[in-house]
Amino acid sequence: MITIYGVLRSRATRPVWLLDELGAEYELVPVIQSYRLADPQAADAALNTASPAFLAVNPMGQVPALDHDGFCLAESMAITFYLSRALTGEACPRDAREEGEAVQWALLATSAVETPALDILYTYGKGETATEAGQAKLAAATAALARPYARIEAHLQGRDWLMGGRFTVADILLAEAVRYTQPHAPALAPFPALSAWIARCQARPAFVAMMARRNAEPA
Ligand SMILES: N[C@@H](CCC(=O)N[C@@H](CS)C(=O)NCC(=O)O)C(=O)O
Repeated sequence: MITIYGVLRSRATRPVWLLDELGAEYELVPVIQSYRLADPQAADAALNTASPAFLAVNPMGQVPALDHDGFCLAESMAITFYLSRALTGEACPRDAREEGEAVQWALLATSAVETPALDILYTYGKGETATEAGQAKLAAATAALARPYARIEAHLQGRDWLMGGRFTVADILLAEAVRYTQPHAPALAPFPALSAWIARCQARPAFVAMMARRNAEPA
């Protein structure tokens, strides 16, 4: 039995998108970020990242977390990779070289894209875009993304997907980091191949259905 702990308003989208692409059976146990609750310790509080029951699954107290027949794993990238090894399907790496390529794109996503991308997301989310500080954050994040985005843009010339001539786990892990930059058009505008690729990723039925579930969750 595959259990994913988390909500879709979190990095749980990464393993959930893969599971949905693969048509795998799983349970999504809603665990909300504790900072979103007025009092995480209240008797009627939802299961959250500070709940002792959840800390037994992930002592780091963050979502997503995985329990696969008693095997527990944290970190969204590790969970998604593990699932792409444990399960089979078109989106899974087929050999060691594809695994290496997928790890490469995932590490680029987490090391070079995710932090500035989240700066953009949070600047918009906090309504700071009209302030001087907000504009400075957006400019710095856009500048930081220019190098990895240029690298991806060059790679996507003549390619629909990152590797293997098909949609794979690599596309999921990079696309979910790039998504955070979409509120800020100037970050993506200089990169037409990257923009077309993210649109292709987000047109997939599994992504569309997952985002509909996500948007139905409490904000
Ligand atoms: N590197 C971790 C980051 C996990 C993370 O920051 N999760 C957030 C939600 S997306 C969380 O659980 N925040 C609540 C908290 O830190 O208490 C991963 O990729 O899984």
